[in-house]
Amino acid sequence: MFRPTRFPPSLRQLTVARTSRGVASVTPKLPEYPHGNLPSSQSPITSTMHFFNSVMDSGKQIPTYRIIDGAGQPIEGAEVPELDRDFARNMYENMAQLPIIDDVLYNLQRQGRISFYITAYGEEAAVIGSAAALAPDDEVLAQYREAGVLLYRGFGIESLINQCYGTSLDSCTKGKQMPVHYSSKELHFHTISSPLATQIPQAAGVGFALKRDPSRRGKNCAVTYFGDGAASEGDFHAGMLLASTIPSPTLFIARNNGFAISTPSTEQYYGDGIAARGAGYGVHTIRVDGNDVLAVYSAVKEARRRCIEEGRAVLVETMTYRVGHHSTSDDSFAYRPRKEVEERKRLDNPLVRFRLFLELRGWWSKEEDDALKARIKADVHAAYKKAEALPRPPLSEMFTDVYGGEQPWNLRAQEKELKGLVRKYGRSWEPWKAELKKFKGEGKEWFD
Ligand SMILES: Cc1ncc(C[n+]2csc(CCOP(=O)(O)OP(=O)(O)O)c2C)c(N)n1
Repeated sequence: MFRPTRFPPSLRQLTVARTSRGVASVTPKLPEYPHGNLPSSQSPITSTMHFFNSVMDSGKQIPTYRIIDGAGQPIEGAEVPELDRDFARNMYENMAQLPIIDDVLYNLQRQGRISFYITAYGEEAAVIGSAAALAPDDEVLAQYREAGVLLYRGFGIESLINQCYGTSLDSCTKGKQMPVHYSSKELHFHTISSPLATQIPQAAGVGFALKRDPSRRGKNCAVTYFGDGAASEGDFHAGMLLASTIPSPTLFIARNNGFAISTPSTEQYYGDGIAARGAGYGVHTIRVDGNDVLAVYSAVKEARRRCIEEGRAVLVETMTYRVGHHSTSDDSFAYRPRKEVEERKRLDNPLVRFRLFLELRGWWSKEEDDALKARIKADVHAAYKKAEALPRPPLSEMFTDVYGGEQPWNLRAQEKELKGLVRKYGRSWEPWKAELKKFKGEGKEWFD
């Protein structure tokens, strides 16, 4: 039979006072909560039946932090971060290069020169504003739309294009990965993986490793980027729970761009977006206007400070809009009206907002804008032409560097089998003869 249990008054209702002679006496104190609280938590006992489905007291949605409006003007009460001219210009230049690179690579895929591509149209502020707020050696575990973080760290357009083409100069993935699955050990950018959300619990692990490393504790954090769709994966919750219960300096940056391919974010959740989940894990959380680069920069800078100083996770939800198709394998006009996209592009362009801010300060001009765009275009064209003239990495490297340490047995077996087939057909069967010519060294090392 169920018997209601009467718990003793909370210990917090009693305070132990010490006299000057050190004699302890117990003085009753007014209970903090009239009915006390459960022994296992700080939850006050209440006689009012109250259901809730919002983390805000008001029942409203979590607010969105913004600094500048569509005309580049600070909104009332906003604190503009202290930025010097060069830093602000560098941020803008990094943002401005993204759509130019995207235009060219998207078209190269359309012409069949690369197999796949993903653009970041509309998310320039979310990506660059956050990149600018990090230390260059914070460990980044991204999704796939964050090439701007790598570029901000100095990866270079050539490296980016070499990865997309899988050339012999693709030092990050040696032609083994699909385009846009970048990686850079030197720039602390972990390899992108296609399965969604795997990077999120990995980031919590990396954050924990940083905390255990005396040379990096209190200095670096792990940063993971993910979309609203990825946040619907179990891995999102695993990562958040891990970083919250085994505290680690892990910064979770959600890019809520309105879509997971064709699924609108409104179908990804019924609650108040991704930010509402942060509080459930006891994680400091902020929602920010992802098209306002200054707001993203300020929010991520503060989020990073908290991460490092408290050694705990922080969640930032950037609200933005995926202007482009999901990838080159998608036609988004099959599931959203072209007009909606055109309107979003026109009404809330993160690049225009920041450019207007810079122009108002006399830090940027139309002439500089034209010159920058022309220079980037020329750089991208030169880089892809160079990449097209390069061979693939040597055939013998196809099985190396997949894992660290010793090559596992299954890869050794696959390598042996392919080697045998190449030796058997590589010099006699026309399709393979032609294919071998594309590799650096033409696979000769396997015939010796
Ligand atoms: C585990 C898994 N399920 C499904 C996919 C297919 N897929 C690739 S991207 C994507 C949408 C992701 O959307 P979101 O996380 O919102 O990021 P966005 O593309 O909008 O930046 C899906 C479903 C996948 N790669 N991995």
